[in-house]
Amino acid sequence: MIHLYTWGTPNGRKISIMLEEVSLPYRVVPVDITKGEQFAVDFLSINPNNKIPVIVDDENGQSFFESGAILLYLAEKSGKLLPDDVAEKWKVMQWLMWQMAGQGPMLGQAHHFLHFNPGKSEYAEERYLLEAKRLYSVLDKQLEQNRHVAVDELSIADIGIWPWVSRYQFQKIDLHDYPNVLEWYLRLAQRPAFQAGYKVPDASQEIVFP
Ligand SMILES: N[C@@H](CCC(=O)N[C@@H](CS)C(=O)NCC(=O)O)C(=O)O
Repeated sequence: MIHLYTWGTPNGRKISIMLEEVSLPYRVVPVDITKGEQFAVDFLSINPNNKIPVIVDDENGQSFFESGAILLYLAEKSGKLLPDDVAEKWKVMQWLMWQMAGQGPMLGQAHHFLHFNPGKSEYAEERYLLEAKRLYSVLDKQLEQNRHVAVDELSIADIGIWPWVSRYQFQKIDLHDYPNVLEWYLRLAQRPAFQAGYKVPDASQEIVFP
């Protein structure tokens, strides 16, 4: 059994979607980050970086934080969503790193300045909106010739990227400006695993559609 410590955010949903896709049994432990539960002593013992998501795997008693590392761990554990072929595998790694080092952190800043704190900094709003648009353009171009982001089949790169796209409203992004991203977003949203994973830990949450 995997214990998933999470909240209804893009980084949290990466892992619930992954667990659903690979059909590994898991138990959800909600960590309400709006109430500061990520700073509780018990939680800090499994993630000193005080952020969700975290998993604890009963099979070996180990805990892991950082969503990219967790996706890789679950891909190896299940033997799914990370190709065996070396060239293909490294394409997935490349886009997973793009997500972890660029798309996630930059769109997170866009949420902060454009959605949660509008009017605080004109400079930051402009900077992160421009960067968000640049990232969407990169993704749109990649999806022009490819059905999935990194390789032909669905991979952990798609699972890392999709939940951040699902917050396009917070980023003031019109998905119609990125038709290949829109098509990919809508197609993946039809997958039962994406629908189930999106609703973790709050079953009342619905995927948003443009
Ligand atoms: N790089 C980390 C980022 C995790 C992260 O930023 N988690 C947010 C929610 S999406 C969080 O727990 N925030 C609480 C806080 O910053 O105190 C990952 O990918 O796991």
